[in-house]
Amino acid sequence: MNRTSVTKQEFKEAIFENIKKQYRKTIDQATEEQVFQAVAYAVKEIIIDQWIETHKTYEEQDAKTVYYLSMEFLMGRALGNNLINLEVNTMVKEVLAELGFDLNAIEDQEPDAGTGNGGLGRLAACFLDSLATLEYPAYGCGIRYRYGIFEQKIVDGYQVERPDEWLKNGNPFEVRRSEYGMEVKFGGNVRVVKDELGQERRVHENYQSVRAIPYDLPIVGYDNNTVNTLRLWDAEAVQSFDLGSFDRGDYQKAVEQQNLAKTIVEVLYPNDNHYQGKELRLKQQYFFISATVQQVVKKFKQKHGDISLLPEKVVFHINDTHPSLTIPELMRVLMDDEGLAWGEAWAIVKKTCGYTNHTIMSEALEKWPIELFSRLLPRIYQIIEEINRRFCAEIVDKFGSDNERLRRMAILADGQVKMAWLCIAGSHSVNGVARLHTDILINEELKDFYALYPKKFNNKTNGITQRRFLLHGNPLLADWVTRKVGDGWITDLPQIKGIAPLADDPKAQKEFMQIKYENKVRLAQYIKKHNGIDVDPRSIFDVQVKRLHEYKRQLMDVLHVMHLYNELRDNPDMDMMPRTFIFGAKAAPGYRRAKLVIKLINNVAQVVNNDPNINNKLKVVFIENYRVSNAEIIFAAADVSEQISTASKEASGTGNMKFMLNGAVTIGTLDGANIEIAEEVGSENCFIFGMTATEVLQLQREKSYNPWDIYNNNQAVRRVVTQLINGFYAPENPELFREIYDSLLNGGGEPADQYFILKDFDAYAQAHREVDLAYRNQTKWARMAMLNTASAGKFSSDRTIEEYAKEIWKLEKVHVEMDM
Ligand code: OX2
Repeated sequence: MNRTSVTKQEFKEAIFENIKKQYRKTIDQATEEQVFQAVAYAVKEIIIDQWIETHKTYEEQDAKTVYYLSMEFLMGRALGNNLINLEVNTMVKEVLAELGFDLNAIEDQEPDAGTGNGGLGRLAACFLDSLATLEYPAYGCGIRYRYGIFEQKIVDGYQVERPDEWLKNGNPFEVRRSEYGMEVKFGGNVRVVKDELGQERRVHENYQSVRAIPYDLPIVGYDNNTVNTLRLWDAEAVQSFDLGSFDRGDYQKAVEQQNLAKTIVEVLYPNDNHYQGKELRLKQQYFFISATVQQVVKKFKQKHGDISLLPEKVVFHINDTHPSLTIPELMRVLMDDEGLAWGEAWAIVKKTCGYTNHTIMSEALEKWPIELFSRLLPRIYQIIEEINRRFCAEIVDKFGSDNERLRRMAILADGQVKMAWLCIAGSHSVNGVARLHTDILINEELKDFYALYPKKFNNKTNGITQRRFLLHGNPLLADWVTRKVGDGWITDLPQIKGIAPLADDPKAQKEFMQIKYENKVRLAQYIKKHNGIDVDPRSIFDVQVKRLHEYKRQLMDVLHVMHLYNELRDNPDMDMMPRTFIFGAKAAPGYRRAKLVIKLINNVAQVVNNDPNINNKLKVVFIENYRVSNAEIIFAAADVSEQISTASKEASGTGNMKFMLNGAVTIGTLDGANIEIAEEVGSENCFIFGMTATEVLQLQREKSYNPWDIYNNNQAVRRVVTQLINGFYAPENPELFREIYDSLLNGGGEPADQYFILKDFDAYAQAHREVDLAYRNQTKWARMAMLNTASAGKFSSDRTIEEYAKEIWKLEKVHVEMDM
């Protein structure tokens, strides 16, 4: 079967066959989950020919390929996206309807591939979609975690984590490719020996090893025959645990290697924007990097022989520092396996690697203790020592021997390996993810490095794929846009600008708002089903969904809800548009304060939602287990998008773009990509408030901020902050939220109110009053919402990927022809 030729009848028969072969059943006996599996396998059959053809074409054209290396790919569900990109969505929907099934219900059977934490992993997933759609040869390379990001349950208002058994029923789309297995070695020691010619050679001995086995997942381009590959590595024991190992006395080692293989890919570390420094995490990093680098070099050599040409055909992209071992591992392979001298090897490495920085949060910077690092990766450590020695010499060469500067910039310092510094030294390109973020890197965080290598630094503002977040997630709006301006926007998002003139057309406004309303009804049903709460789809849906982190200031959002509730209790007849505040957020399991904010939101919800005296003007909902699949429903239904991080802290944000595309209006700070969003849509079509990044950085330097001044002088602030400790939201345990109270006023280890929540509170409340006023005028609101959708063109990941491909990776497009 292939896309253009498959008929409804053939597809139907494929489903019947799959159900028969896999489950020994007929369709009327099959469960929805079994139908999902059968449909997925039938779709895979369509994909597979294109997949083979794509790789054949890449081989023939000997195309340069990007290897996007990432510890996280937050893919969400595959079926719906594949149907859309193969353009068989309607056909399959009809086939299923004829068989008595609803496509949406079948799609709901698929677990999310939750192999990522948040923005960083989802960005990688959007990039893969764009790379395939734009016909660039690309692999995503990562880890096939047995368990992805935990499943979040809310029990008595608290977050409880459950294991995410996403592979429980198998993954119909993956292909195991054991023939491409690679051995990865840990620990042991390195001995220098001389060969017959007197040449020094390094022998790695007494190590433990695992076998890395790739599982390939297809990444289907939109309507273009291209199918790229996401390669996720699984680990197996090198030697099977058999009686033979008893005889050789290797019993202990066999057991250890078995355990290593099992633990290494067991689970995704559930921290977003936070470095934990665990040995197993470093093992995971080296595991997938070593497997990838070895395999790419092996493949290259088979085809080209001459390794010096590697940078012409291969580019490794390092997604934050997690895959930074690419740099020393490629050095190791080039020198120890391929026999290159340092200089040649280093030139190749620098040309081949690019690095993206995703955060300036200091707690996210990876700094491995040398003791741990050198023990686990002895040869890699030796190489880093030499990289560092030469790097320091370069610094002295350029700036003279300035010890303070050397201490700041050295890759090895304070007993640690500074992974970001390693990436900057070993890459030809260093980029930030939004204009403000890149400016802060250049002028503040990385200014020493910018002085050394000004040409390496560049900006690539993030983007999102409109195929998933509009075409799939919001079919009503997608169809409407297509009716108005044609379907060009699907692969060329700036064309969506064509709806801008309709923003003043009353009929179009009505249609647009009706679609928003229907999407709100869909979300209200989801909330009813999952939370048991009734929300009014005519109220303003005000949404903050993202990982829970103090700098993202979910706390400011809920404090403001508490403030509105105080106002309503004082005056139940207060003139206010009914509002539903919707939250969704996972907190890292070890992040106590973040988990307490979740409890606070849920306690506030409990009190507010059950108060009959406020005339349903306020509702609060915490959506459990926020993830890609329910995000698609949430974005489509939002009126207001909360993007309220402390200015300078959110490198870019990408949820902000998904909301905008779906016609939600931003209330936000001038942070990350919000700045570019406001620029595109116009400041009159969003609600910007609060301190600027410059002001934040200045105030941080001055160390003069005292939140007590605000507490003492601002009645509204004092009231909500006091409610954290007077039992108002925790009658049984008035001390429950003391920690949050203290973080705002006293700080403790860190500065009090370090994210300037109280400082920005008034401006935030004022911006919300403006939202309320704007929403009353439905014509004005419709216009704003429509202009947000119309102005989202810049924020397609297609634009971002074109920039990476042209300016960093130097890739050429390769078109795949299918002969029918
Ligand atoms: C996130 C950043 O916090 C977010 O601002 C950005 O949009 C996203 O990456 C994609 O670039 N972990 N997660 C991030 O950075 C790190 C580190």
